[in-house]
Amino acid sequence: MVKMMEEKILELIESNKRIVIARHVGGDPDALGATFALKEIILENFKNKEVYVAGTSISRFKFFGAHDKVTDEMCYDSLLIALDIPDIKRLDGVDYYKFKKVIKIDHHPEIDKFSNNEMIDIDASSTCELIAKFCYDCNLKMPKHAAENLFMGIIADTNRFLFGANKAQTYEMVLRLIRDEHVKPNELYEILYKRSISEVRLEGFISLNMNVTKNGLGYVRITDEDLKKYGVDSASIGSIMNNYNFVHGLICWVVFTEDVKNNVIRTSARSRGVRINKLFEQYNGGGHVYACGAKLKDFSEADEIIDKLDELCKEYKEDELK
Ligand SMILES: [Mn+2]
Repeated sequence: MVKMMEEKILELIESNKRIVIARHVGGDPDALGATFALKEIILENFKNKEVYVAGTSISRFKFFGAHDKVTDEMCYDSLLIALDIPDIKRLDGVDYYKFKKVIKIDHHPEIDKFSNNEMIDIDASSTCELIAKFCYDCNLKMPKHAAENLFMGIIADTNRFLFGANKAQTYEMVLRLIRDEHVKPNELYEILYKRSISEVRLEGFISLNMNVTKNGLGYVRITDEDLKKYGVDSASIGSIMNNYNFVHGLICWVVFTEDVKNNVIRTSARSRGVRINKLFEQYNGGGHVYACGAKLKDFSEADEIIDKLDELCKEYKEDELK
């Protein structure tokens, strides 16, 4: 059974010749997997479509696909499909306001309303899961490479089923991708999980230097000097963060990294119960309820966040005891 919103999305794809797909800045495997898979699915199933993927390319994730150059002129008469993004300002590579029609498919808690054509499911593991479901529900053909992209997005956003993977539906989609589309997990894990010894060493630095408060907040500051010492850049932190999820005594953990090139403090936080997204929205950041990021002006803002997160952890612990 095709749900109403899926039918509406299908209609919009059918009735627009030119389609631009975009996702959030700092594309991760879910955002990239979803955008390129959807492009491949549309090209495979619909005749005479022009489909472009907007956004900055990310060198370590070339496997997912090659980004297109999207000019303003290309947008005016096009359908925008925004994936894996709750807020308009973080769209990468396109100006939302230039488009004729907009669709959004996402699993983040809603921040901005993009249009009346939104498929948001915050219980879905990933946007890739939603794209896979859309494809199967609508009986569309699934190209092999699209299946691989979708598989990687689901695996990455759940961190191999450690988070947000309590629903049978997630496993059903993965099962279909492996059984029907012949996706080979072990081949794809190489792309997602192979990392440099520098990054492993940086993880060691974070573990050794994490301060843990009595309320269960872990925090680390990483300076430009530290990054240089380990030969890594400030973008390496994201994948390391998830490795602290099953540590006794840690409820929430946050890493502040100096980014000299952009003159900001990159901030990445995770939580095992405390809701942290509202706090990060106050600092021009955001994300999921339990996984957030922001770019701060300086380390003094970091100190503010540490105090506020520690207070949230304290309240959370007190509530748990009640
Ligand atoms: Mn996602």
